[in-house]
Amino acid sequence: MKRLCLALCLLLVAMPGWAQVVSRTLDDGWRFRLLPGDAQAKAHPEATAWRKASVPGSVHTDLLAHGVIVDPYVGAPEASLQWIGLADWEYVHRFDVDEATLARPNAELVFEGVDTLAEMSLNGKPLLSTDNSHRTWRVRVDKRLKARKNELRIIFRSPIRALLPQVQAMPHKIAGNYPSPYGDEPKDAMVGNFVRKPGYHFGWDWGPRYVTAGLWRPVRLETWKSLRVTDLAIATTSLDQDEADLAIIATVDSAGPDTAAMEVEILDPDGQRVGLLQRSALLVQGENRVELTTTLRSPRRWWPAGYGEQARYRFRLSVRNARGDSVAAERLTGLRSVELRRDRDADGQGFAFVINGVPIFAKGANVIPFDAFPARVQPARIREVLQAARDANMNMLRNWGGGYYEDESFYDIADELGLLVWQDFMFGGGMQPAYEPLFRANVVAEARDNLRRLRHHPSIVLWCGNNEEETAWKDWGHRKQLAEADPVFADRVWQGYVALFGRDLRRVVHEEGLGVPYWSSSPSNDLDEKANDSRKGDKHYWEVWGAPAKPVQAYLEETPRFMSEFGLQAWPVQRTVDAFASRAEQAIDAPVIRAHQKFMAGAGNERLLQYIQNEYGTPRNFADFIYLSQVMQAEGIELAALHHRASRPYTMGSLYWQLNDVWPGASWSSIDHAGRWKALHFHARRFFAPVAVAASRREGEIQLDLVSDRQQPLKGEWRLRVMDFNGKVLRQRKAAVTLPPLSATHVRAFKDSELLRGADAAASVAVFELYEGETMLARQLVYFEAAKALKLPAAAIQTALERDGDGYQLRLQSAQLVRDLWIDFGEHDAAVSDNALDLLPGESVTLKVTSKAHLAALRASLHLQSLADVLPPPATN
Ligand code: BMA
Repeated sequence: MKRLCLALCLLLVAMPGWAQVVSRTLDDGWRFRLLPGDAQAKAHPEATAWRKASVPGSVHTDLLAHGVIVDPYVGAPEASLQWIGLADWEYVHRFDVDEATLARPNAELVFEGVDTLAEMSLNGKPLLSTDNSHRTWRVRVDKRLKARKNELRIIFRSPIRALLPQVQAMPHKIAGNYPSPYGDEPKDAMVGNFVRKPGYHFGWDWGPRYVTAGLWRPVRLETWKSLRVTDLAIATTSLDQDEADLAIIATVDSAGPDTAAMEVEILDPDGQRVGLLQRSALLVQGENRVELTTTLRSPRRWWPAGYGEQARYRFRLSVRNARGDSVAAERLTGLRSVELRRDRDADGQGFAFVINGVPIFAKGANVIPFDAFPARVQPARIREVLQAARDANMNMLRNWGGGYYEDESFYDIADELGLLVWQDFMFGGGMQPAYEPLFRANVVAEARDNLRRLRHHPSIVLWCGNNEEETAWKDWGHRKQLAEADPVFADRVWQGYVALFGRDLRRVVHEEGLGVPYWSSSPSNDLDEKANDSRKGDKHYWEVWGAPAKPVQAYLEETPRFMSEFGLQAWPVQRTVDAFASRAEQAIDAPVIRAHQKFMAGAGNERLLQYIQNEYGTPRNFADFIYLSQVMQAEGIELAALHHRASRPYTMGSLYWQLNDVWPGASWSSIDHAGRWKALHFHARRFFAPVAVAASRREGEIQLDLVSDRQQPLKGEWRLRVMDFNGKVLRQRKAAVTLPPLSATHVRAFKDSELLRGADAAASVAVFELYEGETMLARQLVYFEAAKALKLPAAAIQTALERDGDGYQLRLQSAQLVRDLWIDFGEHDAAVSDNALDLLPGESVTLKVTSKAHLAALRASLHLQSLADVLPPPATN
């Protein structure tokens, strides 16, 4: 579980023969136990013995590693593990320090992530108390270290036990999030929003409740002589294709008055030196801000995916003082301008990201934490998911506020892949005691830490105050309830909100964010009267799936300025479900399945069933339920996302809820916790493709829109075939079309009657395609009836699976239409280059299959499922 300290935002480079800041991680040799005397000791004596601990880590994963607890993700053990969050834990680390380190006059312990209420001592003396999991904690330890057997001791207090008395004593409570179903915390006095700890640890509607504790990011000992660099900021003061004006701002910490020779080397994206800046500076004791400016000609700018290269420049700083000490630091950053364009018009006010002067239609999804225990998330996992986002033609991800600020590697990968990041501050919902100045000061310190840690990532294009707090207050009855109970307190709560999200965080982003815009809440119009307004600002639309659970067709009636959340649930793929529930435990209402369905406290499967039945009918068994949930999710989200794209430029973004999973369970994600793609992710790659056909049917009419994210005009031809399920073409049309750059073009509407002319609506399909020359760029199928009413022919697919290079090739063909084909290989893991697809009659499709399994095994396990297999044929009369 080691993370290289190289992964830190500020890379302090060792230069031979130079004195420098020496950084050493303290991650080996930790031990932990239940704090002696803890109330849980009686019931859990097995936890009282000293055991080895992992740092970074968490108490749950430490207990799991020793077999003290069962796997929190397998079966339904959640209720039986709640005691861990009610206990206090003790962690101890003994370490030696070499002579050279001891000889350096300055020493600091750096804790990059402490979860959360911790009391620390060093060699028996109090060191530090912490109360914010999102901050980096630094504490001086000069002259407090010895050569042998230093002891760092940390007691983690249960946040529930520590805070409950004061929350319970409040005459009127403020809104929290998801109450505990386990009785470990009363429903009317939740502590989660009173402590700066990831909100989802207390349970969410897609994840378990594991109120963990521990050192979740590395601990380091830093020592230095007379000089260190504590920050290096690269500010772009102006930028266009000809020139980049840059200010390089170093923060230098000097042990005393001094002079310093400073040098900055600038390397272009190919590693060629394109600048060398030098200056001398007079240093005072303590922190010094030293600025160097320069202009780069013809800069290579950083662009989001699909718009240009992801160019990054390297800035290398070295500082040498008159005493002969020297330090170095470096930054890798991209040069790009960001504007959040808020044009007013007759309807309201737009919301569009403009990067390097180009308005970008944002295509993507919301990201939630990758695990209940963040320390075990490895960069490879993040890369896999972000690469999948890029592969699905996404260009923006929203990092949602109920988790934690991601590791450096997340943003590095986003920079590299050209994924824009909308970054929430970590507030997931409800309200918090922002009326307390100390609480706000704590958040401001957290914001400053994270802005400095992350601000040089060109991918980050928005800092957003919180998730859904303003709309919850204004629209979900939070304000009303509190104002009825105690109007003075209600006003205090709201004034606290405005102080924190309207002023404090806006100011910090302005001071530290290097020009990236701030937005006070998602959804909002930045503290306008109305928070979730389709005509202004960003929008979360949950009338489909949430209340009042309208059918998916309602997506076509909702046209916001920027859709930052909308979603439909689906179960993970079968292999992922098999890893936490045996087949015997898999039924819609079975306990283990309910335990992995968090929406409406386990009753979410009823909602899911309702959506499946609306369109597809009743699944015969759990395997069909999985399959149909994915089909429903994919087709519903596709309908909405294409509608958003077709509504450009009124609408300028479509981010569905949600990309990834925190654990294996039912959720709105398109990639499950094992990294497997659900049907939605395959669909996303098509509906987010740079050029798309958006054809949608309502009230007996199909609207045809063509969408292009290209920066040049596209001369093409749209083609329409209406055919029966045997491939007989009943009608066809085509016409030349020129799509302007960055546009949506409404072509025309087709009445069902015009297309069908008496043909059977339940046995016909309209195939819309866009061609450029003889290349098909996009296709969209539209049916004239709900899926459950279609007379789908029983699937008879010819398959041929052969070796192909170091993988396999799968050829598929069917004489008749196959809808929603899902390909899998049973117990064998195999990645298929496309899936969740329709086969047109007679058309042959060749896919790449990548797997470690042998050909014979894959052939034997190849399993094809399509809608016709799971839907009973409609009753004939
Ligand atoms: C939105 C999000 C999350 C939640 C999701 C699904 O409101 O902001 O809080 O998980 O809906 O219900």
